[in-house]
Amino acid sequence: MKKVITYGTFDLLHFGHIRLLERARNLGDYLIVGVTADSFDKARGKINVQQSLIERIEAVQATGLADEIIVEEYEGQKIDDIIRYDIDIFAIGSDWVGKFDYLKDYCEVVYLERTKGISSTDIRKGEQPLKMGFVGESPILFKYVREAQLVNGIEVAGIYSEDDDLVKKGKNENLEAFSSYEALLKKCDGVYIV
Ligand code: C2G
Repeated sequence: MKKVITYGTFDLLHFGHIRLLERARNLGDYLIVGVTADSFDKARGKINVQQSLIERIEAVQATGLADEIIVEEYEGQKIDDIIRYDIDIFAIGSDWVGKFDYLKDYCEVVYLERTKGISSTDIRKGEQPLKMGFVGESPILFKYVREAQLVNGIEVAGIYSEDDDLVKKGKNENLEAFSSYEALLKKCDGVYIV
């Protein structure tokens, strides 16, 4: 039986992780996944992990791709695991090319092409405030702006109005008044049209 091992944080599990696990599994008959302990991630400078170890383990488990899940707790554990579990192949994403060549003394090392266009970092960034723009010709516009300013997670990008008095009022209230609707769109994620 060919045994494969891979490691990762698997924070906010996404398509890139799943593709990695699928391909790692297809390299052999039995896949062990090492999920990093919080303390291990902190020690290697990964301090913005959002999910707890248990949540990350449960997410990996839910993929149904891991035959066994272990926890990676210390530097140097990979060698110990490879020996302990009698591993044939160590697989990891191509962002690590060369970094794990030292494991070649213990088993085969395979770097799998990293999936482009997705990362936990991007997903975390998605949690930044939603930038809202406000458009309209009625003074009621400012009621919505004031409400939005009180909502957690929303940032008011500015207003667009064809009414000069509203533009003036907006500027008086320190709001950015965009000169065109298109200019406003470029600076926000969503628009409220009164
Ligand atoms: N991955 C991928 N494609 C992405 C994102 C990640 O193929 N778009 C792969 C990574 O290359 C890694 C695995 O998914 O093999 C897990 O990624 P992370 O959770 O970011 O874990 P990482 O920090 O790479 O930890 O001991 C831990 C290991 O060194 C790897």
